[in-house]
This record gives sequence, structure tokens and C-alpha cells, in this order.
Amino acid sequence: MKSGYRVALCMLLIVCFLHITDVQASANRPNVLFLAIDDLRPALGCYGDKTALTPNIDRLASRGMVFNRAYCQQAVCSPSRLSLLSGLRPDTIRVWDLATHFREAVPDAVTLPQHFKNHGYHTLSIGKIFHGGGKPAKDPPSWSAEPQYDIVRNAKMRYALPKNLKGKKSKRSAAEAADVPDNAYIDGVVCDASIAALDELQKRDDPFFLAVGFRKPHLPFCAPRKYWDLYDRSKIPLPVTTEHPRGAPELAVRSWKELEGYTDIPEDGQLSLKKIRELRHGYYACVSYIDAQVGRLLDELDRRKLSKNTVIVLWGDHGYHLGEQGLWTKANNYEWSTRVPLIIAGRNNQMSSVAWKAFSKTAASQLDPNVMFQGQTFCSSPCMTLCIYIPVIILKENNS
Ligand SMILES: [Ca+2]
Repeated sequence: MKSGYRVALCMLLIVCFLHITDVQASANRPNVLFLAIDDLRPALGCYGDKTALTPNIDRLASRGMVFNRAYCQQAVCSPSRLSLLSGLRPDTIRVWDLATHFREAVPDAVTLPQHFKNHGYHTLSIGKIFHGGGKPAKDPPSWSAEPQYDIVRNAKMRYALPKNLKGKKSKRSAAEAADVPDNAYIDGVVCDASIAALDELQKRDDPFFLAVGFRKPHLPFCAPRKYWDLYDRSKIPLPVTTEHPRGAPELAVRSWKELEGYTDIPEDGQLSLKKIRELRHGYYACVSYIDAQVGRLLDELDRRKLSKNTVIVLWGDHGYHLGEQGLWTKANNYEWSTRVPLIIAGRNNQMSSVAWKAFSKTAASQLDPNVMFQGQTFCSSPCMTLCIYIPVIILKENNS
């Protein structure tokens, strides 16, 4: 796949939203639930993963559009997130690390939530959206209210087992299974806060853009035991290949030193088969834990009769290696680390289906992906605008 198309898939998300909101600005404007899931590769049933138990995200996918060839801009949290949220490439916002704020290079950039805010939406952030710490975690122009749980440093929200609550370093065990409720960890707390926020948001006259950021399945793989118990560890497949690609340059197989430093990970990084199995089990347990939180939000939208007027987007900030190719975590350019889940569920399935068909037939065949697919450049092209507007107009006519 050409690199430009990788950029295009994430940009499509933004462009669809921008133009949908423009067209419907004076009519019936949908709410937006924007779900960011940290370090989630497409380990989901709806992506054909036969191990993953993700009934709720699969339920969302069944009424939306699943993008099978979505790729992040850079397989690192902050560059990926800030790129998607600004609609600009990492090279443009000059963010390739975890410490730089995009407004240093592009102070006047209009982010996705900021655009909604500028067009009459109430925008709210709960959990990890821009980034989980430091300067990049904050962007006041994007939000109508103070973000909640955007930076969390409390070890008690990260670990639950007594042995892991001891110590001062942030890295303790790389995984834990504890007999605790969902909100013993941060993501259950974020979900609780999001459900509470919906109560307030529904009372408002203006539509909402609610961004909810879950931190699992990012390391450490800590989840309530009931999600571990969904899986038989011995039946979770091992990595198909554990060798570096033959002939690959050393730089290409250099990965993030993220797993190292946890108390149960050997200093030399050589993992036993037992530990590999545990980590892969832990990742899937965390995916199911997050799936349950997504299910709670979907149920709450249904209960409040908000589903019919809420566009839902679910995306992962980058992919992940769980021992494949001898690599762990992210920060490399192989498929496992760059491919992401992206699901857009409109108020009805027709919206996303028609929009995607128009995009793929009209735009992708006519444009130079190396030039067109970036932020405002992409949006300002009459051709691209047309191909997005057409399905929106059709939908508007059908709905009127
Ligand atoms: Ca991440």
C-alpha cells in the first residue's frame, strides 16, 4: 500500500466529519462519540481475529464501516494522535516524540474537536486523547470544558494487586489479573465518568463531541481476572514467526524499549515461552476489558435513545507487536505496528457505506496521494470536497 493512502485513511475520518458537520450545521446535527483506544491492533473479532472475544466492538462494527486498511501516521502514541487530531502529518507538526506539542510548529492549527467546538458543539475529553502525559496531553482550544483523567499518575489506578502497589517506579509487573471490579483500574473509572457525562450532555441544547480515551491494552497488561478467564492460555496462538525479517537493516528491527524495565521482564529482554504466553494472554484480556467498557457506553446511548443521533468512531493509535518478527510493542514500521482498527458507525449504516464507496471510486483513482492527502490541502480540493459532499447530500435528501 502506498504511504499516501495510509495517510488518506486517517484523513478520511476527519474530512468526513468536517463536511458532514458543515452540511448539517443548521439541521439535525448528530452527536459524536470518539473512542480512542491505546495500543490496540486489530485484535478484534470484526477484523477476523479468531482468538479475540470482543462482542461489543463487533456489535458496533456490524452497524458501521470497518476500515481494513487503516494505518497510523507513526507507530508511536503522541505523533499518531496529534497527527490525526490536527489533520496534519507528523513532519508538518514536527512531532515525532512524546514531548513536543504540535502548536509549537503550527500554533493556529484547528483540531478535529476544535472544529466541532467552533461550529456549536460542546466538546469534552475524558481519558487519554491527545497524549497521556506532559505538554502534548493538553490543548485547551480543543475543549469546551476541562478534560477529565487526561493525565493519570496514580499507581492505584494502574495496579490492583498488593505486590504491585508497592514501590516507587511506575513499571512494576508487566501484567496482572486481579479479582476486582472494572473501575478498580483507570479505564473503568473513565467509562463511569463518560456515562455520567452523557447525563449532563443530553440535557444541553447543543450537540456534543465526546472523546473517550481508554488506556488499555497499553502495557502493563492489568485487567480484572474475569477478562483473563475468558481465554484458555494454552489455546492462544503463539507468534507465527519470531525471527527478524531476513536481510532487514538493523534500524528496521529496532523497536521501542518499552517492555524492558518491568519487574518480571529479564534485563536481557530474552523472554521465556511461559512469559510470552502470559503476555499474549494479558493483551487479549485487556482488549476484552476495553470491549466491555465500549459495550457499556453503547448500552448507555441506547438507554438514553441517543444512538440514532450519534456518530461513533473507534480507532487505535497504532498497532502492536506481541513477539511477531521478534519484536514487542511498537515504534517500528512493520505491518503489525502500523495497522490500526478504524470503525465509523453513522446514525445508520448507509452513511458510512455510501461515503466510502464515493471516496474509493472517485477520489482514490484520480488524485495523487503524495500531494493531496493532508489536512487542509485535502479538504480544500474541490474534487475531494465534492466526493464527500455527494453522499452527505444524498443522505440529507433521503432523510428529509
Ligand atoms: Ca499508544
